[in-house]
Amino acid sequence: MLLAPIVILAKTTVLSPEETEEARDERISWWREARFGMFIHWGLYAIPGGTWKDKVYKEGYSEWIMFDEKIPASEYKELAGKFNPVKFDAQAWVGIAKKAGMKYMVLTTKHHDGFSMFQSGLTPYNVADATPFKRDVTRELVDACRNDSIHFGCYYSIDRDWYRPQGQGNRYKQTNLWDYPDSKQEDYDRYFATFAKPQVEELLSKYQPDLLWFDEIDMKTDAQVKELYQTIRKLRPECVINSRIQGCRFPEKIPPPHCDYITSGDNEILEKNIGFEWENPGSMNTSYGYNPNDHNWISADEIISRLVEIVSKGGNYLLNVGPTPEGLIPQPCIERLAKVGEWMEVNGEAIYGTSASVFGDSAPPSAGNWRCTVKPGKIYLHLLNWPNDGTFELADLQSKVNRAYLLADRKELKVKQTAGGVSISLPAEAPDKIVSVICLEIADPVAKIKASK
Ligand code: JFZ
Repeated sequence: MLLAPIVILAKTTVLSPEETEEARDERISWWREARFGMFIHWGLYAIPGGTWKDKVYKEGYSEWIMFDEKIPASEYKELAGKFNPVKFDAQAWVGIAKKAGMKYMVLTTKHHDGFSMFQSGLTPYNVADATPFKRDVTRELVDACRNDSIHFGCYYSIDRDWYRPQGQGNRYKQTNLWDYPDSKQEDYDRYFATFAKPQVEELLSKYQPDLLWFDEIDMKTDAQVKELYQTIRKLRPECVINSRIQGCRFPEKIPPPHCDYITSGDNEILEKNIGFEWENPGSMNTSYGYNPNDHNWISADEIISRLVEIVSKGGNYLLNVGPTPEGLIPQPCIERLAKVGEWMEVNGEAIYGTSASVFGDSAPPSAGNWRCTVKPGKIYLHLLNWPNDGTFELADLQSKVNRAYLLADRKELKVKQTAGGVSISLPAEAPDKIVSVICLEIADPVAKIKASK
Protein backbone atom coordinates (compact mmCIF):
# COMPACT_ATOMS: atom_id res chain seq x y z
CA MET A 1 0.00 0.00 0.00
CA LEU A 2 1.65 3.11 -1.28
CA LEU A 3 1.98 5.76 1.44
CA ALA A 4 1.43 9.10 -0.27
CA PRO A 5 3.93 11.54 1.16
CA ILE A 6 2.34 14.66 2.66
CA VAL A 7 1.46 17.11 -0.09
CA ILE A 8 3.59 20.07 0.87
CA LEU A 9 2.12 22.76 -1.34
CA ALA A 10 5.09 23.99 -3.38
CA LYS A 11 6.05 27.06 -1.42
CA THR A 12 7.24 29.64 -3.84
CA THR A 13 8.44 32.99 -2.58
CA VAL A 14 9.52 36.25 -4.11
CA LEU A 15 12.97 36.86 -2.86
CA SER A 16 14.41 40.33 -3.19
CA PRO A 17 17.59 39.70 -5.17
CA GLU A 18 19.90 39.59 -2.18
CA GLU A 19 17.62 37.47 0.07
CA THR A 20 17.78 33.66 0.24
CA GLU A 21 14.67 31.62 1.03
CA GLU A 22 16.17 30.69 4.40
CA ALA A 23 16.84 34.35 5.17
CA ARG A 24 13.28 35.25 4.23
CA ASP A 25 11.90 32.45 6.38
CA GLU A 26 13.99 33.70 9.30
CA ARG A 27 13.00 37.30 8.68
CA ILE A 28 9.25 36.70 8.75
CA SER A 29 9.34 33.83 11.27
CA TRP A 30 8.10 36.09 14.14
CA TRP A 31 5.07 37.02 12.06
CA ARG A 32 4.35 33.47 10.90
CA GLU A 33 4.64 32.09 14.45
CA ALA A 34 2.55 34.90 15.95
CA ARG A 35 -0.66 33.83 14.19
CA PHE A 36 -2.83 36.31 16.20
CA GLY A 37 -2.56 40.12 16.30
CA MET A 38 -4.50 43.26 17.27
CA PHE A 39 -5.54 45.70 14.55
CA ILE A 40 -6.32 49.24 15.83
CA HIS A 41 -8.39 51.69 13.79
CA TRP A 42 -8.11 54.97 15.68
CA GLY A 43 -8.29 58.55 14.46
CA LEU A 44 -10.46 61.63 14.15
CA TYR A 45 -13.32 59.45 12.85
CA ALA A 46 -13.70 58.10 16.41
CA ILE A 47 -15.27 61.45 17.38
CA PRO A 48 -18.31 61.31 15.03
CA GLY A 49 -18.30 57.51 15.55
CA GLY A 50 -20.52 56.87 12.53
CA THR A 51 -22.87 59.84 13.11
CA TRP A 52 -22.67 63.09 11.10
CA LYS A 53 -25.17 65.83 11.74
CA ASP A 54 -28.50 63.95 11.71
CA LYS A 55 -27.22 60.89 9.81
CA VAL A 56 -26.67 57.91 12.15
CA TYR A 57 -24.96 54.84 10.68
CA LYS A 58 -25.77 51.73 12.72
CA GLU A 59 -23.42 49.60 10.64
CA GLY A 60 -20.63 49.93 8.09
CA TYR A 61 -17.15 51.45 8.26
CA SER A 62 -17.36 54.49 10.59
CA GLU A 63 -13.78 55.33 9.50
CA TRP A 64 -15.33 56.18 6.09
CA ILE A 65 -17.64 58.95 7.43
CA MET A 66 -15.73 61.72 5.56
CA PHE A 67 -16.30 59.91 2.25
CA ASP A 68 -19.80 58.63 2.96
CA GLU A 69 -20.98 62.11 3.91
CA LYS A 70 -18.70 63.95 1.41
CA ILE A 71 -17.46 66.12 4.28
CA PRO A 72 -15.34 69.06 3.04
CA ALA A 73 -11.73 68.71 4.29
CA SER A 74 -11.99 72.22 5.78
CA GLU A 75 -14.91 70.99 7.93
CA TYR A 76 -13.54 67.54 8.75
CA LYS A 77 -10.22 68.93 9.96
CA GLU A 78 -12.05 70.84 12.70
CA LEU A 79 -12.30 67.45 14.43
CA ALA A 80 -8.58 67.71 15.21
CA GLY A 81 -9.36 70.57 17.58
CA LYS A 82 -11.65 68.22 19.53
CA PHE A 83 -9.34 65.17 19.61
CA ASN A 84 -8.26 64.86 23.27
CA PRO A 85 -8.23 61.18 24.39
CA VAL A 86 -7.17 61.86 27.97
CA LYS A 87 -7.87 58.24 29.01
CA PHE A 88 -5.42 56.87 26.44
CA ASP A 89 -2.95 54.47 28.10
CA ALA A 90 -0.74 52.64 25.57
CA GLN A 91 0.50 50.11 28.14
CA ALA A 92 -3.09 49.23 29.05
CA TRP A 93 -3.89 48.55 25.37
CA VAL A 94 -0.82 46.36 25.04
CA GLY A 95 -1.88 44.58 28.21
CA ILE A 96 -5.33 43.82 26.77
CA ALA A 97 -3.76 42.49 23.55
CA LYS A 98 -1.23 40.39 25.43
CA LYS A 99 -3.87 38.92 27.77
CA ALA A 100 -5.86 37.87 24.69
CA GLY A 101 -2.83 36.00 23.39
CA MET A 102 -2.06 38.49 20.63
CA LYS A 103 1.60 38.74 19.58
CA TYR A 104 1.61 41.83 17.35
CA MET A 105 -0.26 45.12 17.05
CA VAL A 106 -0.96 47.22 13.94
CA LEU A 107 -2.08 50.88 14.34
CA THR A 108 -3.64 53.11 11.66
CA THR A 109 -0.89 55.77 11.47
CA LYS A 110 -2.76 57.39 8.54
CA HIS A 111 -6.10 56.15 7.30
CA HIS A 112 -8.06 57.36 4.23
CA ASP A 113 -9.05 60.64 5.97
CA GLY A 114 -5.42 61.77 5.67
CA PHE A 115 -4.89 62.58 9.38
CA SER A 116 -1.52 61.43 10.78
CA MET A 117 -1.68 59.63 14.13
CA PHE A 118 2.05 60.29 14.60
CA GLN A 119 4.23 63.42 14.84
CA SER A 120 5.14 64.16 11.23
CA GLY A 121 7.53 66.80 9.97
CA LEU A 122 5.70 66.68 6.63
CA THR A 123 2.35 68.06 7.81
CA PRO A 124 1.00 69.92 10.88
CA TYR A 125 -2.22 67.91 10.37
CA ASN A 126 -1.12 65.35 12.90
CA VAL A 127 -2.06 64.21 16.41
CA ALA A 128 0.87 65.90 18.17
CA ASP A 129 0.66 69.30 16.45
CA ALA A 130 -3.00 69.77 15.53
CA THR A 131 -4.85 68.54 18.63
CA PRO A 132 -5.21 69.67 22.26
CA PHE A 133 -3.85 66.23 23.15
CA LYS A 134 -0.39 67.11 21.76
CA ARG A 135 0.95 63.56 22.28
CA ASP A 136 2.45 61.19 19.69
CA VAL A 137 0.24 58.10 20.15
CA THR A 138 2.33 56.05 17.70
CA ARG A 139 5.44 56.74 19.78
CA GLU A 140 3.68 55.73 22.98
CA LEU A 141 2.27 52.53 21.46
CA VAL A 142 5.61 51.52 19.91
CA ASP A 143 7.33 51.98 23.28
CA ALA A 144 4.59 50.08 25.12
CA CYS A 145 4.88 47.20 22.63
CA ARG A 146 8.65 47.08 22.95
CA ASN A 147 8.31 47.01 26.75
CA ASP A 148 6.08 43.97 26.48
CA SER A 149 7.85 42.20 23.50
CA ILE A 150 4.87 42.69 21.25
CA HIS A 151 5.75 43.36 17.60
CA PHE A 152 4.46 46.66 16.17
CA GLY A 153 3.17 47.47 12.71
CA CYS A 154 2.06 50.66 10.96
CA TYR A 155 -1.09 50.70 8.83
CA TYR A 156 -0.64 53.42 6.18
CA SER A 157 -3.12 54.40 3.44
CA ILE A 158 -1.44 55.92 0.36
CA ASP A 159 -3.89 55.63 -2.56
CA ARG A 160 -6.81 57.04 -0.59
CA ASP A 161 -6.15 60.36 1.21
CA TRP A 162 -9.30 62.50 1.25
CA TYR A 163 -7.49 65.47 2.82
CA ARG A 164 -5.35 66.01 -0.28
CA PRO A 165 -6.02 66.29 -4.05
CA GLN A 166 -5.24 62.97 -5.71
CA GLY A 167 -6.63 63.06 -9.21
CA GLN A 168 -9.76 61.41 -10.53
CA GLY A 169 -8.80 58.16 -8.85
CA ASN A 170 -9.64 54.91 -10.65
CA ARG A 171 -12.49 52.44 -11.01
CA TYR A 172 -12.76 52.54 -7.27
CA LYS A 173 -13.24 56.32 -7.79
CA GLN A 174 -12.65 56.80 -4.09
CA THR A 175 -10.68 60.02 -4.01
CA ASN A 176 -11.98 63.36 -2.76
CA LEU A 177 -13.71 64.86 -5.83
CA TRP A 178 -16.13 66.92 -3.75
CA ASP A 179 -13.31 69.27 -2.67
CA TYR A 180 -10.96 68.70 -5.62
CA PRO A 181 -13.13 67.99 -8.71
CA ASP A 182 -10.34 69.06 -11.09
CA SER A 183 -7.44 67.26 -9.49
CA LYS A 184 -5.38 65.22 -11.97
CA GLN A 185 -3.05 62.22 -12.09
CA GLU A 186 -0.08 64.53 -11.65
CA ASP A 187 -1.61 65.60 -8.33
CA TYR A 188 -1.38 61.95 -7.27
CA ASP A 189 2.18 61.58 -8.56
CA ARG A 190 3.26 64.71 -6.70
CA TYR A 191 1.40 63.59 -3.54
CA PHE A 192 3.11 60.17 -3.76
CA ALA A 193 6.62 61.55 -4.37
CA THR A 194 6.58 64.57 -2.03
CA PHE A 195 4.31 63.42 0.80
CA ALA A 196 3.20 59.79 1.04
CA LYS A 197 6.50 58.03 0.30
CA PRO A 198 8.47 60.50 2.47
CA GLN A 199 5.99 59.86 5.31
CA VAL A 200 6.59 56.09 4.99
CA GLU A 201 10.32 56.82 5.23
CA GLU A 202 9.57 58.95 8.31
CA LEU A 203 7.64 56.08 9.94
CA LEU A 204 10.51 53.67 9.23
CA SER A 205 13.23 55.95 10.58
CA LYS A 206 11.29 57.31 13.61
CA TYR A 207 9.48 54.16 14.85
CA GLN A 208 11.33 51.17 13.27
CA PRO A 209 8.10 49.19 12.76
CA ASP A 210 8.34 45.40 12.34
CA LEU A 211 5.52 45.49 9.79
CA LEU A 212 4.05 47.87 7.22
CA TRP A 213 0.37 47.28 6.53
CA PHE A 214 -0.68 49.06 3.33
CA ASP A 215 -4.27 49.36 2.11
CA GLU A 216 -3.99 50.35 -1.52
CA ILE A 217 -6.27 50.39 -4.55
CA ASP A 218 -3.93 49.99 -7.55
CA MET A 219 -3.39 53.71 -8.07
CA LYS A 220 0.42 53.40 -8.18
CA THR A 221 2.32 52.48 -11.30
CA ASP A 222 4.52 49.39 -11.06
CA ALA A 223 7.50 51.75 -10.94
CA GLN A 224 6.00 53.60 -7.96
CA VAL A 225 5.31 50.30 -6.12
CA LYS A 226 8.85 49.09 -6.87
CA GLU A 227 10.33 52.42 -5.71
CA LEU A 228 8.35 52.25 -2.47
CA TYR A 229 9.32 48.59 -1.88
CA GLN A 230 13.01 49.23 -2.49
CA THR A 231 12.94 52.28 -0.21
CA ILE A 232 11.47 50.15 2.58
CA ARG A 233 14.05 47.41 2.03
CA LYS A 234 16.85 49.98 2.07
CA LEU A 235 15.66 51.71 5.27
CA ARG A 236 14.46 48.62 7.16
CA PRO A 237 15.41 45.35 5.41
CA GLU A 238 13.69 43.17 8.04
CA CYS A 239 10.32 44.92 7.72
CA VAL A 240 7.43 42.59 6.88
CA ILE A 241 5.12 43.98 4.15
CA ASN A 242 1.56 42.95 3.29
CA SER A 243 0.18 42.39 -0.22
CA ARG A 244 -2.06 45.47 -0.15
CA ILE A 245 1.07 47.53 -1.03
CA GLN A 246 -0.26 47.05 -4.55
CA GLY A 247 -4.04 46.70 -4.19
CA CYS A 248 -6.59 44.95 -2.05
CA ARG A 249 -7.82 42.46 -4.65
CA PHE A 250 -6.48 38.91 -4.21
CA PRO A 251 -3.16 38.76 -6.12
CA GLU A 252 -3.27 37.27 -9.61
CA LYS A 253 -0.12 35.30 -9.04
CA ILE A 254 1.27 33.69 -5.89
CA PRO A 255 3.70 34.75 -4.62
CA PRO A 256 2.79 38.37 -5.34
CA PRO A 257 5.71 40.75 -5.86
CA HIS A 258 6.95 43.40 -3.41
CA CYS A 259 5.46 41.86 -0.26
CA ASP A 260 5.84 39.02 2.26
CA TYR A 261 2.28 37.78 2.69
CA ILE A 262 -1.23 38.07 1.28
CA THR A 263 -3.96 40.02 3.05
CA SER A 264 -7.37 38.57 2.31
CA GLY A 265 -10.51 40.70 1.99
CA ASP A 266 -11.95 42.13 5.18
CA ASN A 267 -13.31 39.32 7.37
CA GLU A 268 -12.68 36.96 4.43
CA ILE A 269 -11.47 33.48 5.50
CA LEU A 270 -9.82 31.79 2.54
CA GLU A 271 -11.41 28.56 1.32
CA LYS A 272 -8.22 26.58 1.67
CA ASN A 273 -4.53 26.55 2.51
CA ILE A 274 -2.92 28.39 -0.45
CA GLY A 275 0.61 27.26 0.38
CA PHE A 276 1.70 30.88 1.02
CA GLU A 277 1.51 33.15 4.05
CA TRP A 278 -1.78 35.00 4.40
CA GLU A 279 -3.68 37.08 6.95
CA ASN A 280 -7.31 37.88 7.61
CA PRO A 281 -8.07 41.43 8.84
CA GLY A 282 -11.19 40.88 10.93
CA SER A 283 -13.58 43.22 12.77
CA MET A 284 -15.61 42.46 15.92
CA ASN A 285 -18.67 44.31 14.61
CA THR A 286 -19.34 45.74 11.13
CA SER A 287 -16.95 48.67 11.57
CA TYR A 288 -13.19 49.05 12.06
CA GLY A 289 -13.50 52.55 13.47
CA TYR A 290 -15.44 53.25 16.69
CA ASN A 291 -19.24 53.37 16.39
CA PRO A 292 -21.28 53.35 19.62
CA ASN A 293 -24.40 52.58 17.55
CA ASP A 294 -23.05 49.40 15.97
CA HIS A 295 -24.07 46.52 18.23
CA ASN A 296 -23.47 43.75 15.67
CA TRP A 297 -20.80 42.14 17.83
CA ILE A 298 -19.52 38.65 17.04
CA SER A 299 -19.18 36.40 20.09
CA ALA A 300 -15.95 35.27 21.75
CA ASP A 301 -16.86 31.73 20.64
CA GLU A 302 -17.07 32.94 17.04
CA ILE A 303 -13.69 34.68 17.36
CA ILE A 304 -12.08 31.46 18.61
CA SER A 305 -13.72 29.42 15.84
CA ARG A 306 -12.47 31.89 13.24
CA LEU A 307 -8.95 31.82 14.72
CA VAL A 308 -8.86 28.00 14.54
CA GLU A 309 -10.32 28.03 11.01
CA ILE A 310 -7.76 30.59 9.81
CA VAL A 311 -4.68 29.03 11.44
CA SER A 312 -5.66 25.53 10.28
CA LYS A 313 -5.42 26.97 6.76
CA GLY A 314 -2.00 28.50 7.35
CA GLY A 315 -3.23 32.05 8.03
CA ASN A 316 -2.87 34.79 10.64
CA TYR A 317 -5.82 36.53 12.30
CA LEU A 318 -5.45 40.32 12.72
CA LEU A 319 -8.47 41.16 14.88
CA ASN A 320 -9.56 44.79 15.10
CA VAL A 321 -10.58 47.15 17.88
CA GLY A 322 -11.91 50.69 17.31
CA PRO A 323 -11.04 52.81 20.36
CA THR A 324 -13.26 55.62 21.64
CA PRO A 325 -12.46 59.35 21.34
CA GLU A 326 -11.60 59.24 25.10
CA GLY A 327 -8.85 56.70 24.33
CA LEU A 328 -10.51 53.52 25.63
CA ILE A 329 -10.92 50.14 23.95
CA PRO A 330 -14.70 49.51 23.96
CA GLN A 331 -15.91 47.23 26.77
CA PRO A 332 -17.52 44.68 24.40
CA CYS A 333 -14.06 44.20 22.82
CA ILE A 334 -12.30 43.87 26.19
CA GLU A 335 -14.80 41.23 27.38
CA ARG A 336 -14.46 39.16 24.21
CA LEU A 337 -10.65 39.41 24.16
CA ALA A 338 -10.49 38.28 27.79
CA LYS A 339 -12.49 35.13 26.95
CA VAL A 340 -10.27 34.46 23.93
CA GLY A 341 -7.27 34.85 26.23
CA GLU A 342 -8.63 32.19 28.58
CA TRP A 343 -8.88 29.76 25.65
CA MET A 344 -5.40 30.67 24.45
CA GLU A 345 -4.01 30.09 27.96
CA VAL A 346 -4.97 26.41 27.58
CA ASN A 347 -4.67 25.89 23.83
CA GLY A 348 -2.09 28.44 22.64
CA GLU A 349 0.46 25.74 21.75
CA ALA A 350 -1.98 24.50 19.09
CA ILE A 351 -1.90 27.99 17.51
CA TYR A 352 1.51 29.65 17.93
CA GLY A 353 4.19 28.43 15.54
CA THR A 354 1.91 25.82 14.00
CA SER A 355 1.47 25.01 10.33
CA ALA A 356 -1.67 24.26 8.35
CA SER A 357 -3.60 21.01 8.47
CA VAL A 358 -2.00 17.95 6.88
CA PHE A 359 -5.38 16.43 6.14
CA GLY A 360 -5.89 18.48 3.01
CA ASP A 361 -8.03 21.57 3.47
CA SER A 362 -8.79 21.07 7.15
CA ALA A 363 -10.35 17.67 7.40
CA PRO A 364 -12.47 15.84 4.91
CA PRO A 365 -15.80 17.56 4.64
CA SER A 366 -17.44 14.45 6.13
CA ALA A 367 -15.77 15.20 9.46
CA GLY A 368 -16.71 18.86 9.24
CA ASN A 369 -16.49 19.26 12.96
CA TRP A 370 -12.80 19.32 13.49
CA ARG A 371 -9.77 21.25 12.30
CA CYS A 372 -6.09 20.49 12.45
CA THR A 373 -2.82 22.33 13.03
CA VAL A 374 0.62 20.71 13.22
CA LYS A 375 4.13 21.05 14.56
CA PRO A 376 7.06 18.69 13.97
CA GLY A 377 6.08 15.40 15.63
CA LYS A 378 2.72 16.76 16.80
CA ILE A 379 -0.81 16.89 15.40
CA TYR A 380 -3.38 19.14 17.10
CA LEU A 381 -7.02 18.15 16.53
CA HIS A 382 -9.41 21.04 17.23
CA LEU A 383 -12.83 19.49 17.96
CA LEU A 384 -15.59 21.97 17.19
CA ASN A 385 -18.30 19.50 18.29
CA TRP A 386 -17.74 16.79 20.91
CA PRO A 387 -18.46 13.24 19.67
CA ASN A 388 -21.34 11.84 21.70
CA ASP A 389 -20.16 8.24 21.28
CA GLY A 390 -17.01 8.76 23.36
CA THR A 391 -14.56 8.10 20.54
CA PHE A 392 -12.93 10.22 17.87
CA GLU A 393 -12.06 8.43 14.63
CA LEU A 394 -9.14 9.77 12.59
CA ALA A 395 -8.92 7.92 9.32
CA ASP A 396 -5.85 7.72 7.11
CA LEU A 397 -3.23 8.63 9.71
CA GLN A 398 -0.35 6.24 9.01
CA SER A 399 2.21 7.66 11.41
CA LYS A 400 2.46 5.78 14.74
CA VAL A 401 0.77 7.67 17.60
CA ASN A 402 2.97 7.52 20.70
CA ARG A 403 0.77 9.58 23.00
CA ALA A 404 -2.60 11.32 22.91
CA TYR A 405 -3.94 13.80 25.45
CA LEU A 406 -6.26 16.78 25.78
CA LEU A 407 -4.50 20.14 26.13
CA ALA A 408 -7.08 21.00 28.79
CA ASP A 409 -5.81 18.45 31.35
CA ARG A 410 -2.95 16.62 29.61
CA LYS A 411 -4.46 13.28 30.79
CA GLU A 412 -3.45 10.30 28.56
CA LEU A 413 -6.18 9.21 26.13
CA LYS A 414 -6.48 5.54 25.08
CA VAL A 415 -5.62 5.10 21.38
CA LYS A 416 -6.43 2.10 19.14
CA GLN A 417 -4.45 2.35 15.86
CA THR A 418 -4.96 0.15 12.78
CA ALA A 419 -3.88 0.50 9.16
CA GLY A 420 -7.19 2.26 8.59
CA GLY A 421 -6.52 4.97 11.11
CA VAL A 422 -6.75 5.90 14.73
CA SER A 423 -9.57 5.66 17.25
CA ILE A 424 -9.20 7.86 20.36
CA SER A 425 -11.28 7.25 23.52
CA LEU A 426 -12.64 10.50 24.92
CA PRO A 427 -14.22 11.49 28.22
CA ALA A 428 -18.01 12.00 28.08
CA GLU A 429 -17.80 15.77 28.63
CA ALA A 430 -15.91 18.18 26.36
CA PRO A 431 -13.28 20.06 28.40
CA ASP A 432 -14.11 23.25 26.48
CA LYS A 433 -17.58 24.30 25.26
CA ILE A 434 -16.14 26.08 22.20
CA VAL A 435 -13.16 24.15 20.79
CA SER A 436 -11.42 21.26 22.62
CA VAL A 437 -7.93 20.31 21.43
CA ILE A 438 -6.38 16.83 21.34
CA CYS A 439 -2.59 16.58 20.91
CA LEU A 440 -1.20 13.51 19.16
CA GLU A 441 2.51 12.92 19.56
CA ILE A 442 3.56 10.89 16.52
CA ALA A 443 6.67 8.99 15.58
CA ASP A 444 7.32 11.02 12.42
CA PRO A 445 8.36 14.68 12.28
CA VAL A 446 5.80 15.13 9.46
CA ALA A 447 2.64 13.04 9.64
CA LYS A 448 2.16 10.36 7.01
CA ILE A 449 -1.42 10.31 5.67
CA LYS A 450 -2.88 7.58 3.47
CA ALA A 451 -3.46 9.10 0.03
CA SER A 452 -7.20 9.72 -0.42
CA LYS A 453 -8.47 7.88 -3.50
C1 JFZ B 1 -10.14 48.70 3.82
C2 JFZ B 1 -10.44 50.07 4.42
O1 JFZ B 1 -11.13 50.80 3.44
C3 JFZ B 1 -11.26 49.93 5.66
O2 JFZ B 1 -11.55 51.21 6.17
C4 JFZ B 1 -10.44 49.14 6.67
O3 JFZ B 1 -9.26 49.84 6.97
C5 JFZ B 1 -10.12 47.76 6.06
C6 JFZ B 1 -9.21 46.96 6.97
O4 JFZ B 1 -9.51 47.87 4.80
O5 JFZ B 1 -11.35 48.16 3.38
C7 JFZ B 1 -11.32 47.12 2.49
C8 JFZ B 1 -10.20 46.72 1.84
C9 JFZ B 1 -10.25 45.61 0.99
C10 JFZ B 1 -11.40 44.95 0.82
C11 JFZ B 1 -12.56 45.35 1.45
C12 JFZ B 1 -12.50 46.45 2.30
N1 JFZ B 1 -11.43 43.81 -0.06
O6 JFZ B 1 -10.37 43.43 -0.62
O7 JFZ B 1 -12.47 43.17 -0.20
